[in-house]
Amino acid sequence: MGKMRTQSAPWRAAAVLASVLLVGGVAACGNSDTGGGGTKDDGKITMGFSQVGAESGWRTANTTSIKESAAAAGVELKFDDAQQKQENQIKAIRNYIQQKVDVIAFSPVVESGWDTVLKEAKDAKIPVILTDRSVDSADKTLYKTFLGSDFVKEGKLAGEWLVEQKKSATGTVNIVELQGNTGAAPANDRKKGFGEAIAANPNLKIIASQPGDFTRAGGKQVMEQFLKANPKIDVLFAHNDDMGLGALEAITAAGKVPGKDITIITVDAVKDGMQALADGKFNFIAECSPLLGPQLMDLAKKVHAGEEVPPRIETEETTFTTEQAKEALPNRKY
Ligand code: GYE
Repeated sequence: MGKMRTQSAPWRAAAVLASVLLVGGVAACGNSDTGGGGTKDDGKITMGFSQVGAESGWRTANTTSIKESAAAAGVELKFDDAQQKQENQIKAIRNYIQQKVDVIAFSPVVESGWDTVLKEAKDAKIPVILTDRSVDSADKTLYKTFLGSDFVKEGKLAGEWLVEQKKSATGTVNIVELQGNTGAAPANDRKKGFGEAIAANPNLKIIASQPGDFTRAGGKQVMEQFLKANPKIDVLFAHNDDMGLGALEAITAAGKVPGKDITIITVDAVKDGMQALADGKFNFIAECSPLLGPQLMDLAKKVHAGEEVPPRIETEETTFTTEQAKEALPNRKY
């Protein structure tokens, strides 16, 4: 950090000089918005942000964090909600390129298929920051950095807790899994981490695994199918709180007691999830923080100033049991 700050001094000086020249130039030739980075006379930087959607409590908290932090950091934010569709995100990014924003940031709904549009941004010399979710592009020069959680670790922590809980189980433990939207990094990675962790005990078996798209409605609907098809379900692993909350309705409607008849593990730790955990309806949550806004704005300013930033910045996270949720809930921000 300290090192990066010292290195930044000449860049700042250069930026100040450049903006002085720009102001002079604009004054001389009238009011022309020449773009080329889009920095205006007031020195404000413009960020084009393409959000996944509004599918979950996590996402809502993430959007609020980004909007509030942009305002606090003096970043002019152009925001687009892609409604969980990659084509909408690509369209939004192309618009931002045309508008010559200073920085593009986005949370890719799926991992694959971004190379072309990222190359377009690179050719237009607009730096891109990935936030929350990553892409699987082989060319790492297509973006400056990726800020977000380690989803494999979250799945692993969830699985390790289950292994410990079931260490003295003699028979098979039947697990059902509600995945996030198909192809999304957190769906792929949480599945992977959880699977690897539970491999430690061959009694732990995933008997069904389907996408519930990270939504309550999806979680409810898929859990209904799971319950119909499988008379004995011991554990539910849901890739986020919202799908777990939707599943609660299906479980109760099927005459089972969530948290007792079926052990429920989720990821995120948003308020409603934490409440369900405190109430004993959920049994364990691996936290995933949506409060990425302040770090994102900081990174945007740095990449805009031409400073070096680390290629990967990981969010700090913890896990919660029922007791820990009861303690943490009163101070929970989201
Ligand atoms: O866990 C889920 C949301 O990408 C980490 O997306 C995010 C996930 C989060 O819909 O609730």
